[in-house]
Amino acid sequence: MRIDAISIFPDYFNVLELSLLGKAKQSGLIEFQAHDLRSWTTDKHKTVDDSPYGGGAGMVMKPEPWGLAFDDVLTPKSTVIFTTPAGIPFTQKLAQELSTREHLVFACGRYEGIDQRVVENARSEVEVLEISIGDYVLNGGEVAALAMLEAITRLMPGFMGNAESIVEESHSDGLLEYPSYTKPQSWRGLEVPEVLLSGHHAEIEKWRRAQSVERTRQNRPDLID
Ligand code: 6GU
Repeated sequence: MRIDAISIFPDYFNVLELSLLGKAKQSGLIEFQAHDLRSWTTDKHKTVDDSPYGGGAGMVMKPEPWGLAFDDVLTPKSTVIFTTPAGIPFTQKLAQELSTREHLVFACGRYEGIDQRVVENARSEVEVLEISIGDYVLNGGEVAALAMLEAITRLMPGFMGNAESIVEESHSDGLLEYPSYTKPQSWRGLEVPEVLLSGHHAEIEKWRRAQSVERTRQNRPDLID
């Protein structure tokens, strides 16, 4: 998979050199490049924003640099993801779907957003999604893009060592994951649940399922229906 990110703070993506993602990059499974939006400005001051038509607070990102950036970065096989708190919710299902794409382009907005014609124009050329990572507001889309990138790339075939841990984890079956324990059996007066020491696999599965349901009911009642 090829991934590009366009941002006025491309250094945010330097963290991708660390961790498993860095290894996927080195192995050639993922080819990643961050780009500075300002390199597509044409004025002396490298201006990327202006005041909003219709008035209101804050600044809007100008369309021209985005247009030129997309002219250079997009191909007919690209999927563009605009990071915005006004987007559709990012979910495990969407991560799964996006993990099959050939080319993802994260367009990271700042300020009060990007001129909406940039989205319209990109949509006339390629697949375009406006995506939010949750019901809160970040200063810019870079951290959101990093979160999505991590959720998407770890689902790619050959990325993780253990395929089972992907099937069993939270959200893959619509429920939150059950609690986990390891050695020692007794720690600060707290014991590992007896059933997990029993060796009765059917009982363990039953217990874990019940824990998943109870956790989901407590923490995410909205997921149960
Ligand atoms: Cl994708 N961007 C920004 N700026 N804020 C957000 C978000 C994205 N998702 C939730 N809040």
